[in-house]
Amino acid sequence: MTLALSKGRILEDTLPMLSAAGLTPEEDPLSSRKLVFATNDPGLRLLVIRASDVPTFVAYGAADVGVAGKDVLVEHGGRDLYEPLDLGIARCRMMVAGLPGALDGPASRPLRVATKYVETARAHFARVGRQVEIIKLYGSMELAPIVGLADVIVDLVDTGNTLRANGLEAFTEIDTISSRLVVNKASMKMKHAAIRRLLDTFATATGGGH
Ligand code: PRT
Ligand code: MG
Repeated sequence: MTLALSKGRILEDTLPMLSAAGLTPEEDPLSSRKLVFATNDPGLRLLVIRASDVPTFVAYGAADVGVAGKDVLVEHGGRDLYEPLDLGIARCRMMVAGLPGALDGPASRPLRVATKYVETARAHFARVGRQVEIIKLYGSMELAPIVGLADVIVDLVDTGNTLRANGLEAFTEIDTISSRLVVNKASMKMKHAAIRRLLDTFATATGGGH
């Protein structure tokens, strides 16, 4: 059984859930540079990869199970994945933000939206019937309104400190985000018992206890 996690908050919140069930990696993935970790359970290993790559590894069966944010799953499209459990970790909100008043936008052209979350942004502005031009970025979205690259951004907000530090305000909440367990569809059939056990481990740690 291979479990895909990502460095950062998902790993930090997931490792305690595993260790509560007596599952520990051979060395600490938070400090090690290794990408694959054996655990004290010979039937379980961990992969540590980029957050946005987790759905891809699981969809192709390179990992049987993974933990990914709903933001990442929406962008991936969720094809070929089961999503049996909301772990309730790494919570935040997907928001539209910008300099004060920026959501009104210029009348002369569509609103310019800078984001890493192109599908999420496209779906949101289609839903509210607003014509937009989407500019794909890979990070530091907060900079875009400041330097005039875009009118607004679509990004994750947790404490709001990053927006505040850059003089931006949040306008609209698009979605609430948390991390989900995802399972490869073939693995769910072929390795049902082992996946069931891992699901129960997480459900217990989450307080779902099912
Ligand atoms: O590895 P890579 O950089 O590609 O991925 P990543 O940056 O998405 O990874 P990581 O570990 O930072 O985030 C993993 C997952 O955590 C995300 O997919 C979300 O589901 C979830 N998460 C929860 C967050 C946040 N909270 C969050 N605040 N991901 C990112 N942020 C960023 C946000 O983009 C913004 O830059 O933190 C900043 C805002 O935080 P506040 O507290 O200042 O509002
Ligand atoms: Mg990051």
